[in-house]
Amino acid sequence: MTSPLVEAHTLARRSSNASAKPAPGPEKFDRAQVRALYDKPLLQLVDEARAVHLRHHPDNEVQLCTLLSVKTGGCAEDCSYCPQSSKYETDVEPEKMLNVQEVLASARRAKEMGSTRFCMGAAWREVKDGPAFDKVLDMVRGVKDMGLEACVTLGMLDEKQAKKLKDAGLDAYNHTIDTSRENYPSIITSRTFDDRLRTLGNVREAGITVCSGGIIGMGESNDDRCEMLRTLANLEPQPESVPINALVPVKGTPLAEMPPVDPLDLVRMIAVARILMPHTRVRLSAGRTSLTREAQVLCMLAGANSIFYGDTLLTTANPEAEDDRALIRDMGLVAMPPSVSSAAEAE
Ligand code: SAM
Ligand code: DTB
Ligand code: SF4
Repeated sequence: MTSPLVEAHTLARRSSNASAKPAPGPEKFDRAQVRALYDKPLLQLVDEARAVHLRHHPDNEVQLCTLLSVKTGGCAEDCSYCPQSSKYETDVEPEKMLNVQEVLASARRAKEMGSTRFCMGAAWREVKDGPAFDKVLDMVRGVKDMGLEACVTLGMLDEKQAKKLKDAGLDAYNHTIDTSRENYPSIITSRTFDDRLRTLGNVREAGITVCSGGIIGMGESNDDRCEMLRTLANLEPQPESVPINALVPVKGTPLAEMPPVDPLDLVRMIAVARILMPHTRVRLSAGRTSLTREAQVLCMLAGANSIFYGDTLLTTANPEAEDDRALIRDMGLVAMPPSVSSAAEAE
């Protein structure tokens, strides 16, 4: 059942070191390898992904992560998918930042609901030192004190800011690469693909785990999808979690009229991600409200082991928590416990 690619990967991991940058020297995976995987017959691909999954993860666990937008709208970037960009007329109105108590009340509700990771998002181009960032640091401390894993997504940051987040107890930083290097300028012009990689390097250097993935359904080619996954898989070390988002088309954004993603493409992306990144948590992320239960089961079979849980993502809808609980139960899955560090702090 093991493919040569899977074996090559295992060898590459054994000899890897823990630097923060894309692997120096020859890349772990080349274009043709990843594309060959993506083009496999779907059932064969899912079989291989499932085998990799079972080798590296418990077969019955799903991580439940809850998102909260702590600073909504009015963002200076021009990401064409995003309802929070100030460049587009969408129904999302800029709001002032939530206060720490409001955020911690949400985190408490998320924990009561069964979530183990709380992820706070801000519609910022980049982190700026000052009172707003200090508030985020307090939010991180408060979330950690509850025994939850803490994640933030705040845009670009430098090494010192990453260090401050690490000192506050942050577990993970979410920063997506969204698409391939080649396709990037057709989606975002106000920053570069290398800006994104630089922030991921700063996060890694500070000792925070990396959460980075991308979006499908933005008009990209199959090669763009493969290149996006290849960039993530060639990071050394690989990201600890990889969110795979299906575009949520939002009125007013340039991508509002994109046709819906074929759910089987999502399955394919997840399977390839699982094979290339055996240890990573692959998160079935935005776009689940457009998926049937059956499509979501296929995604889990292909190696997804994490979801966003709670009825809102940042500004758009996510399935109702009650429906997700029923789906998890019907799949015979259980919620993954929080990581050791946050469980220890809870005691
Ligand atoms: N401003 C920060 C940044 O961009 O890094 C953090 C918040 S931003 C909203 C987080 C991520 O949400 C984006 O990088 C993108 O991958 C995802 N996202 C935003 N709008 C989306 C949409 N309409 N559909 C799918 N994913 C989306
Ligand atoms: C990611 O890759 N997906 C999440 C998370 N990172 C922060 C966000 C999805 C947001 C979808 C659009 C919205 O709700 O505004
Ligand atoms: Fe701003 Fe992030 Fe939205 Fe881009 S994705 S416009 S950086 S909030």
